[in-house]
Amino acid sequence: MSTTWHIVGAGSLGSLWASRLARAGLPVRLILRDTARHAAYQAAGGLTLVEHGEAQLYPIPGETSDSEEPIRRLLVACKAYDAEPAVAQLAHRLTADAELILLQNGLGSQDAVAARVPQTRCISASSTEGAFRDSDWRVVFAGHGYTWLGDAAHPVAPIWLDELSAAGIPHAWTPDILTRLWRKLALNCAINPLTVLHDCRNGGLQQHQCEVATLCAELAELLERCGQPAAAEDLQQEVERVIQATAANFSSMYQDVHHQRRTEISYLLGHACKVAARHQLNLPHLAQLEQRLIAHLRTLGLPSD
Ligand code: NAD
Ligand code: KPL
Repeated sequence: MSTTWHIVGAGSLGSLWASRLARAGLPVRLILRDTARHAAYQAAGGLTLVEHGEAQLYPIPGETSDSEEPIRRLLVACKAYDAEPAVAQLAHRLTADAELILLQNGLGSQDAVAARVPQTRCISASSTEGAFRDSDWRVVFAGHGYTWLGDAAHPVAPIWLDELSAAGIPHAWTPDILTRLWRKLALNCAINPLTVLHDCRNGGLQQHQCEVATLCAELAELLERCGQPAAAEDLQQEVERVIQATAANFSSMYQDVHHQRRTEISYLLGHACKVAARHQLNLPHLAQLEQRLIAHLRTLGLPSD
């Protein structure tokens, strides 16, 4: 009998994973925020995945954190700022051999989760897949991509990677997950805040090449200083490539701000600036970018953490 995939965070990425795992015949249970959300989910009859324009309903069972069933495998698909509180609510249900898979972008939330459940194996993921919700309990698979998984503490791959293959989730196990997470964080720091401050699509940054280049130089210095030289390699070239390849897109931070949602700033630019301060590294443009972004978010009445 397969281990159940408990999934906390039935948002864009969580629903994308849940529906593909369920479609492959694997046991999945969604953990909803509270009884009201659980009732709303029951009324919808399941999750709908829209792929290549086709919608398919998956009647995946739901529950709240109060359910008593033990959890052996937990996919944490909340935003970075919700990950640790969500895991804390479920800690009493984790079995001694439980494993957590953390889908959060950026850095900082993974350590917060690991500190909350120190006996539990925590596997981090970095994904280039793209999904968004066009209504409650309905997710659109918007961008095919790849997910890297790894555990900096234990390099041995878990057996359930086969289930990801069966579910058609493109993935690879890497011993260098921290390098992947830092590299993505650096890309996000060089692109996302500027798209918010210049109110533009990613391609609009082609008009701000100097600003992007200066940030890349500081980010590369930071990556070198914190023991991630591989993540610093050719950073500016990759940032320019991503800007070009995604020119027509709005960055995830731009979309969060546009929809008046809290951003993950503390786990992206905020994390970079915090680590720089810890290393007594003076990165004036990065620090100024953080201050400009915080001021902008406050002007809009959005949380700045
Ligand atoms: P989302 O906001 O769509 O979904 C998060 C869900 O978690 C929400 O439904 C929220 O209600 C739920 N949640 C929060 N706390 C909870 C709790 N205690 N119990 C139950 N549910 C709870 O977010 P998302 O876009 O799926 O992003 C999740 C993470 O994945 C983020 O860190 C994001 O940066 C990363 N990511 C997203 C994408 C994407 O395309 N959406 C791609 C790559 C990485
Ligand atoms: O990941 C991204 C995002 O928008 O969050 C890209 C496309 C790389 C821009 O930083």
